[in-house]
Amino acid sequence: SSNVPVSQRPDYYPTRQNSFTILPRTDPVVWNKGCTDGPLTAAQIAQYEDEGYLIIRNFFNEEKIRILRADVKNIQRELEESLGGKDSVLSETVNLVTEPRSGRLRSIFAAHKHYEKVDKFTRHPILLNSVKQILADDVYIFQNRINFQEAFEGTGFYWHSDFETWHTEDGMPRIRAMSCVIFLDKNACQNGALMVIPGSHKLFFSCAGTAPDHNWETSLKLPQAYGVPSREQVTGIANKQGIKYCTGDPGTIILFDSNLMHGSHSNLSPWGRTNIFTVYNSITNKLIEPYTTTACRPEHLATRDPEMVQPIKSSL
Ligand code: 6CS
Ligand code: FE
Repeated sequence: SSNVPVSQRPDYYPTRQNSFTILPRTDPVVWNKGCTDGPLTAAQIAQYEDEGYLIIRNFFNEEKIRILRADVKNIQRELEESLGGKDSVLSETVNLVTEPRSGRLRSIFAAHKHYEKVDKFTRHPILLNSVKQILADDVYIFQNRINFQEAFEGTGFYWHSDFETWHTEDGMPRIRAMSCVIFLDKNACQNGALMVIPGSHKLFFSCAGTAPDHNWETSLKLPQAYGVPSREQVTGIANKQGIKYCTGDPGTIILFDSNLMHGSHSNLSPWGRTNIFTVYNSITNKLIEPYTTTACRPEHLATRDPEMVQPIKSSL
C-alpha cells in the first residue's frame, strides 16, 4: 500500500538507475489465459500475447468516426485560436501541449473528461470487453488524450515503453494496462504512423539517468530525455525482431501492451494524423507513490482516481 515506505516496497521494475539493463517481465501479458468469453478470438489473443499489440481494422463505423473527427478538429481550431500561437506547457491546470515551434496543438489531455463525444468512444462496450478479456479485471482510464500529428509540422516521439514512465514517475506497480489508439485519420507510414517493435513487451528496458521532478513539463513536448532506451538496446532488439508500422483507415484501432517499445517519426507529409489515445489500467493496479520522483504528475496525465469505466448503453 502507499503507506509502505518507498525503501521497503518491492520494485519489480527498477529503472532510472546508473546503467541500461534488460530485465525480465514478471507479469503475464494475457491475464486470463484461454479466456474465450469476450469479443477477441483465440488467434487475436495469441497475437497480442506474442507481439504485444493487435490491430483491429474498421472497428468503428466510418461515418461515426468522420463526425467525431470533424468535432475534434473544431475543438482543435478553437483551442489554437484561444492560445493565439503561444506555447502551451502542461501544468496542474493546463492540459494542452503545443508543438515546440509552430504553436500548433499537439495533445489535449483528459479529453474524455471535457468532451462527451470522446468519452463515449472510450466506453464502447465491445472495446471495453476486449480490454477486460486480456487484463481479466475491471479497468479505469488512467490517461486519455487526443494526439495531433499535423501535416508538415507534427514532431515524433523517440522510442520508449510507456510503462517505464508510468511505473517510475507515476507509481504504477505492475504491467497490467493497455493502450487503445482510435484512428480518426488514415494512419500511414508517410504521416507518422505508430512504429512498434513486436515482442519487445516481454522485456523491461531499464533506463539510465535520474529524471528530475516535473520531467513531464518537457517530456511530452521536446524529445523525451529520460526513460528512453539506449541506442544499443534499440538496435539489438530491432535487429532481432524488426520494426512494424501500425497503419490503417479511419475507424481502425490498435490495442497495445503498456510495456511495448514504440515511437513515431515526424510528419513530413501533407496529411495530418489525428488519433485518440486511451490507457485502461486494471482496477487492482492502482498507483502508489512514484518510485523515483517525489512529486506526482497532474491528474490529467496520470489519474489517481480509479473510477471504474462503465460501458455506454447505445452502440456507436
Ligand atoms: O508521459 C506519458 O505518460 C507518455 N508520454 C511520453 C512521451 N512518454 C511516456 C509515456 O508514453
Ligand atoms: Fe508512448
